[in-house]
Amino acid sequence: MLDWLPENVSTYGGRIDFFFYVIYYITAGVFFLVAGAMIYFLVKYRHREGRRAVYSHGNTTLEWIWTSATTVAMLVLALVSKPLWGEIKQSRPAPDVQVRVAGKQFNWQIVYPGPDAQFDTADDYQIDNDLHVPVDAVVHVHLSSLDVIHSFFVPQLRLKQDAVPGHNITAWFQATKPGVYEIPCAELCGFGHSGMKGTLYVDTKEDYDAWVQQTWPPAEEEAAPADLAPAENEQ
Ligand SMILES: [Cu+2]
Repeated sequence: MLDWLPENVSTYGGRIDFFFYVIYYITAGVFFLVAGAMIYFLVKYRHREGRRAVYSHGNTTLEWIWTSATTVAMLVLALVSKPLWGEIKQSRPAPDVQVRVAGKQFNWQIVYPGPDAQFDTADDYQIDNDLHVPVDAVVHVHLSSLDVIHSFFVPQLRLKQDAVPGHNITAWFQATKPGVYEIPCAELCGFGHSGMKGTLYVDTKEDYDAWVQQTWPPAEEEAAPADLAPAENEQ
């Protein structure tokens, strides 16, 4: 019944899907219960000659049951999912790769720290919409926005995080399978929103190293500080 979920290629995606299944089946069960009761009552209490409406104050026992069952279900879901939420949103494993991603109408501006692994140095490499990462690496994505609120979304990673002007928010993921995945913007951000889309390339270690060799500026003896750096080429 859940074949329409995109493939999961994230280390924590399986546990997110587990909670998705649990909530999905609870709501599906409640839906059929409520819809079934409605249809049953429609038939049972349909118009009959001579039958008059009866006033009912309700059923206190039933109200207690569905109120407390809902409360317990909410509390259990909140408590049981808390560790996973904390692992994804509050703490994060040490990074193997770091990248800055800024939303701007209507592209993802991506900055790699370059060979010196430091941001704001002359060897930073900037490009729109092309995000390359090695498979199995812990990637920290430092998210920001240059204009309005955007949302960085990679369905196959089960990762969605708003990019908010004035905030630097670090999201992380660890992709388990090489491939090419879309990065749609998931927050309505203006007239070009529907076309705002980047591409995530999860490369094998060899492919990633080859891409770095080809694309990044060569390593320098000593990286120049940012204020002495030549103007970056906008790509
Ligand atoms: Cu956007």
